[in-house]
Amino acid sequence: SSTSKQSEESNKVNILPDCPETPPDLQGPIDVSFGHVAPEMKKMEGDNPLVKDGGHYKPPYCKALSKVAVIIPYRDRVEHLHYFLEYMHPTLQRQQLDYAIYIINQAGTGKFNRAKLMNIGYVESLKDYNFECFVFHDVDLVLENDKSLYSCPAKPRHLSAAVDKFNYVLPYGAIFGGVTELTKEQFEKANGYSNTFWGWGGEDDDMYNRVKFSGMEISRYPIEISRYKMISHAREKGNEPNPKRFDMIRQTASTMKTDGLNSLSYKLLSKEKHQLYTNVTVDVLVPA
Ligand code: UDH
Repeated sequence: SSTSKQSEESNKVNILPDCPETPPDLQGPIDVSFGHVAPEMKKMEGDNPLVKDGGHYKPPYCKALSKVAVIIPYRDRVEHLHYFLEYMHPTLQRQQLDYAIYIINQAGTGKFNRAKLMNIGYVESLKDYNFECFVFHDVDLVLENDKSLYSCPAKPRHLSAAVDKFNYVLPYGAIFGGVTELTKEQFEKANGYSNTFWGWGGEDDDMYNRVKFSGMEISRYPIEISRYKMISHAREKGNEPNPKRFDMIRQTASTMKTDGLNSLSYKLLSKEKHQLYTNVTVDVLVPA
């Protein structure tokens, strides 16, 4: 009967076994370089046929242990985006995650606001799917070891500990920029990022403070695993260092209560699902 057919169908969905704790296809070190011309989008789409509907992938043969949104603050870095997609899609598929990639694109030429774009990515990705883990990821960093799993552990994790630009040495113990990950609960507890860091710098240290003042600690993988190559670039116009950043990060304990997810405002201009990523273009309401 049609009823038993239906229940067979729904059983099929349920009987996928859990993916193993350690994904079987990991290879360890990944040979990353930016000497070649980054591939065309069409080529990468063909290379990643199981990624679809806005850069979303689910392992076909097992139930992923984690539902992960990768949130990328973005403006005018198309070459970086191509390198990022070229390397990161195959890596994340080997990690057997249920993941999607979100490009949060700041419209206009006003001061850049990396942290606010992170908050927007969090909110917009949750409108699409019940993500549990959020990776906040600069577009110019590419992971060099797939054993660094993008699945949130018990504590907020700083992933980009060893970057070639800094000779693969952790610059300082409290660094929490580049690539970080937090669960939904952890991000909410910290009230997300601040919305008020315009231009370059400070928002990552402010986030470190938020995590700490919310009673959490950060964690890292061993330095041999958390390795990244950075795509070199010049500083953009509109992302000049913010001179107020040093004062601002002394105030986190009080500002975090009213500046963050609970005060976020922006204008959604478009949301487009490409095969390999979701593009969310926003007006971040740059102050006059
Ligand atoms: N970003 C953009 N577009 C911009 C500015 C920033 O997409 O115009 C995003 C991007 O994801 C980038 C992240 O924000 O990875 C962080 O910005 P950044 O790369 O400018 O910051 P970083 O600290 O570099 O990596 C600072 C400028 C370094 C100049 C050194 C010249 N040798």
